[in-house]
Amino acid sequence: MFKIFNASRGLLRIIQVHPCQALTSLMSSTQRWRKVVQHGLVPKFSPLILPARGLKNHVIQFRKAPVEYPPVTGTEHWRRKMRTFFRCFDVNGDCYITKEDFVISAKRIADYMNLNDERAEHMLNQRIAMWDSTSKMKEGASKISEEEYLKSAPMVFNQISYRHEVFPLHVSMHFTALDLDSDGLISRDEHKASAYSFNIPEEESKKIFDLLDIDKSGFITIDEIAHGLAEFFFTEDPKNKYNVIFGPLAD
Ligand SMILES: [Ca+2]
Ligand SMILES: [Ca+2]
Repeated sequence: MFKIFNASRGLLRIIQVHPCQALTSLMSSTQRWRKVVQHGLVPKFSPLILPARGLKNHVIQFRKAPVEYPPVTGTEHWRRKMRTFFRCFDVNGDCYITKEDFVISAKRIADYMNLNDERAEHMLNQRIAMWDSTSKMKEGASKISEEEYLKSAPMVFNQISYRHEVFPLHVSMHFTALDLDSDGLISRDEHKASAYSFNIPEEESKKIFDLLDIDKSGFITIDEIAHGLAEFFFTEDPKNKYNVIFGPLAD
């Protein structure tokens, strides 16, 4: 018999649990955890990655829930999108995504926006947290090659748990990284600065912004960006208009 101590209502209670029951419970939670870890699905947020002001308790309203999209099959067109995405984040162009890429992108954004030291450090911490999350794709990795990324991407994006639980967190992280003043909206300047930091040609930023700003309010909301990202990652139609939200498609 296992004894599980459970503190509740100020009382320490001892619950008698049959060993099999305890083991089953332990195994199922471990398996769930392992499943998540295997596919690199553990987003890591630093204390600085807080929801932007005005977004607290905001539940992302997807126009189409990620789980409603059919599984991606990994067509050549889809692989082009993933290569495009990968190359945005390979800021120094050495064909690997490393922590350095995120550090460089933070510095580029700080320079572009002329951020003070405090904001620059905040940006750096955010980008490092993005690297921590990205590097989970390959546990313990110090770098991820394009080939490795493309190989694991379909598996990751087709995981129900990824679509249901992790993708919204990635949307939130992506949004927070772009919303530089944390007012809960992405302005044109913020988008331009982020595009610059990820090597997306500046002239493309306007087109991408107009595409993502669905209601033409002049700002991108988290729901709007969530839709754009879901369309980008979970569709394989070469004519989908959201194909270019990370710039012109790579070869
Ligand atoms: Ca790189
Ligand atoms: Ca903003």
